[in-house]
Amino acid sequence: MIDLHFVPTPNGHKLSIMLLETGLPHRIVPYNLLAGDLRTPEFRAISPNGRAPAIVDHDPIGGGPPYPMFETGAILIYLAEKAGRLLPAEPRARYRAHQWLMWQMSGLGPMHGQAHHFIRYAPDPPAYAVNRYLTEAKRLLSVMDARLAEAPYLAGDEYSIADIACWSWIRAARAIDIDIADYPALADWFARVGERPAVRQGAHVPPDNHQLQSGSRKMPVTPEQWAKLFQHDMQGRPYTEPEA
Ligand SMILES: N[C@@H](CCC(=O)N[C@@H](CS)C(=O)NCC(=O)O)C(=O)O
Repeated sequence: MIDLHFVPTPNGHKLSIMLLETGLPHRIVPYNLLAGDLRTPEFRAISPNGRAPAIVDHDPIGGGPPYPMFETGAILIYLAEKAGRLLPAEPRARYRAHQWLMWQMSGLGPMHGQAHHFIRYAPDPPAYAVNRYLTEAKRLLSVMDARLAEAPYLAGDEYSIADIACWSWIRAARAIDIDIADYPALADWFARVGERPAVRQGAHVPPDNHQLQSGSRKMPVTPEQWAKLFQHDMQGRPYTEPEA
């Protein structure tokens, strides 16, 4: 049994989709980012970086006690190896899957994440920051579009964990006013992958449980929720939890 410590965000949905694709037995442990749920010592013991999602595998590869894991790229590789699925066997395709997975983890996710932050959360976003991250977000989509114009999936002919890692970030692009129709090969891939039963189901796990799932451009976050989420107030002053 695998516990998925879950938030309904693009990173969270990578793993809800992956677990459904592989059929590995799992249960969802939901967290509310806006309530500061990630700040507990129990969660830090699973995810030392304090970010979600994370997993605990109670029947880990290699046996032994329950195995906690953080970082979705590492978790996707682990789950693919455990299930023997979604990482191509052919070496060139396999290492292409690794390359596009690392590209998602170091480029697509962080850069789109910063674009979402400045466009949707920042109270008075500096034009410089918005332009920098939006320009980079769009450049990354052009790179992905060029790849998908030459192959049906990122690793080649086979759907893989690289596609799973990218799909939920592409789904979120509309919230920062990016129209993926501007990237035709990417838009075609997005629709094809989105039709997979595990993707349809996994992208809606669990039912809406807090406002971060809102599709609105500007996020309706209260000052208290803001402080709990970012650990500083809207003026950048450090936040400390009030005494109980
Ligand atoms: N590189 C990490 C990123 C995880 C991450 O940033 N998760 C966000 C939610 S999508 C989070 O935990 N945010 C809470 C916070 O920033 O405190 C991964 O892929 O696992």
